[in-house]
Amino acid sequence: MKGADRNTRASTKVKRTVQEHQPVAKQDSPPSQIPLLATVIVPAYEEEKGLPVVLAKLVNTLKKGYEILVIDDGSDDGTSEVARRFPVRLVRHEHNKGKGEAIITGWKNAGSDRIIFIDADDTYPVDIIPRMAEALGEYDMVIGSRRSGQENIPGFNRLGNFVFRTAIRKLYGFKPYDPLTGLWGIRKSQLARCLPTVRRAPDAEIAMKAARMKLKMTDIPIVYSPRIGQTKLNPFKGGWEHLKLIVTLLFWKPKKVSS
Ligand SMILES: Nc1nc2c(ncn2[C@@H]2O[C@H](COP(=O)(O)OP(=O)(O)OP(=O)(O)O)[C@@H](O)[C@H]2O)c(=O)[nH]1
Ligand SMILES: [Mg+2]
Repeated sequence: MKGADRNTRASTKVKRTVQEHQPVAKQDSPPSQIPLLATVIVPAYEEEKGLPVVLAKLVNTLKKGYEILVIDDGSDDGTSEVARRFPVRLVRHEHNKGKGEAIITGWKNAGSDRIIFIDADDTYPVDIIPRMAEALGEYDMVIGSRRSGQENIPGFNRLGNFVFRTAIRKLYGFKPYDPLTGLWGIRKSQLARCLPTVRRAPDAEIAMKAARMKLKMTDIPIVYSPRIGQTKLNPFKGGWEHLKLIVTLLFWKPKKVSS
């Protein structure tokens, strides 16, 4: 099945999500006259503190031509209320489904073939997003690698990141530095071939599958900042999920692209 056909079919099957359409970005002319440069997807679970900071930065940095999509993953706090205050599109899961499902919902709803994911806790810089969008003209995938700011990652997680990053780069031939980053971009048609299946390690799962698919990738170094708001990450469950994926995906084969 062709990627585009599959996307169209998938987008008609969006279940148990609530969509709220709002103006996409501050615009002087109707959206139809502005070519869409990229869709920026912000998966958010109980991020009422970090999300307004991230959205303010996104709206101020990405003036025209960007679609900003917030996926509220069944939060019980004010995450959706925060998103409604900004000129973004909001899609809500009725219940918490995990970041993997939030990525899939974002992929189904993205209007552009160039999509960029960024976490909602203000740990990642937004100013490189235009560079990432441009890079997706030439590359299938672009990785925002955490080269600095490692001190803002808790010690135990930093150790886990080192072990899993090294394993993924060595075993999968993943060329960019950071397969575990929460700031990365991919072509929508390629993401269709490597969608995540897990709750806790979807970014790494996609990175490993993308390496197996031999996608053309580029790497942009970024500085990682301290998290705003409470962490929900369980490092033991997360670590276990990464470990299982690193072993099992060695046997994963990408689907052939039909011509
Ligand atoms: N943890 C978690 N995050 C989710 C979920 N659904 C969406 N997300 C979002 O996915 C992004 C990554 O989650 P984080 O909790 O920041 O995970 P992390 O960056 O690995 O760890 P910390 O920042 O140290 O907590 C954030 O923007 C979350 O709001 C979910 O069910 N659980
Ligand atoms: Mg985070």
